[in-house]
Amino acid sequence: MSRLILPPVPASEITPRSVYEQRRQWLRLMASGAAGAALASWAGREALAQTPGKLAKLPGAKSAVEGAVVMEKTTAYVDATSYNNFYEFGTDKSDPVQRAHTLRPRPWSVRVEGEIAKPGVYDIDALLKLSPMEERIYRLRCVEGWSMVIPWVGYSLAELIRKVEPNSKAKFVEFITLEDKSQMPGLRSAVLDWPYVEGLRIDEAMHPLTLLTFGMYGELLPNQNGAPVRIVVPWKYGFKSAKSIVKIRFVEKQPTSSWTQAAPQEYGFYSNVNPLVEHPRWSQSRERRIGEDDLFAKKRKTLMFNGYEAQVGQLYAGMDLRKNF
Ligand SMILES: Nc1nc2c(c(=O)[nH]1)N[C@H]1C(S)=C(S)[C@@H](COP(=O)(O)O)O[C@H]1N2
Ligand SMILES: [Mo]
Repeated sequence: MSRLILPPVPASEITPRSVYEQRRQWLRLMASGAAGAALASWAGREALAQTPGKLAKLPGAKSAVEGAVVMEKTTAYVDATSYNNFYEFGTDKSDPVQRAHTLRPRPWSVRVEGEIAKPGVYDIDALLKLSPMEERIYRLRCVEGWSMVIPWVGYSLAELIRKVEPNSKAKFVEFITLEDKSQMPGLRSAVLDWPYVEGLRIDEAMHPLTLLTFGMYGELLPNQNGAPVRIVVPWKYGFKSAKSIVKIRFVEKQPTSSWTQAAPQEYGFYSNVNPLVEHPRWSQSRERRIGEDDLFAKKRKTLMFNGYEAQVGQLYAGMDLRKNF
């Protein structure tokens, strides 16, 4: 049975110019009568989307962490694996599913270094076994105005952090992701400074909801979702959740994230989901749930800290969240 796939979201909801221009191209195509071909390639997204069962199983036990399971309908696997942001494979939502097959998630290792007593290099399969896997059903809210609900599999990043013993200078944690042109065709574009880098304050990184993530929907992560290991920080805009991590560095100074570097007035270091702080080019008060709300549906309200205020609000006590956006 074929499902109706939505055309790209309106240009006004899209972050970078390149994407906006692709939308305009798409509209021009529609107008020029080449719409058939354009629609066929958009529909190709679905044909390429992986169905569960192709990747190795990775079950996770029920999590005892407060807020770990939102009681909302989970996004269909086909949507969560074919509507992605992973600029290393292109800026279109359908690029990662079509192009990320060139990523090689094994062998893989993650270097852990910086202000810690026990630096080291972890083979991905050793990292997988460091702590028991848990399933966490989190909302993911993209800064572009859409959201999903995804059952991730992993363990709290805090488990790894405790093992490497940060010293008193470890104020921030930086995540450095893979930069390899032979695996990532999108690196030829200068849309961001590569590698994609993100960071958290140490207390944010230690928060039990911050998930070192190896799987989703009970299986290993598909490449387009950040295989073989990524971070998921559910109360922050999606871009804080770096994919395909190769290095975790403990540092004293606040690191510069790739998106902050690209547009500091638009993407702050904190990037907590906050319906009260508008993006300079659009409101953040509402969102569209991918796969459920079509283009004509009334968008749903975005929640403070993406709905995780009870769990994380105290991390920001006394901070002006309009300045520290
Ligand atoms: N390395 C890397 N990580 C990344 C990105 C990226 O382009 N490169 N995009 C981010 C953005 S903007 C979002 S919304 C989420 C999307 O994750 P998903 O495709 O698994 O839903 O990944 C984030 N992590
Ligand atoms: Mo995003």
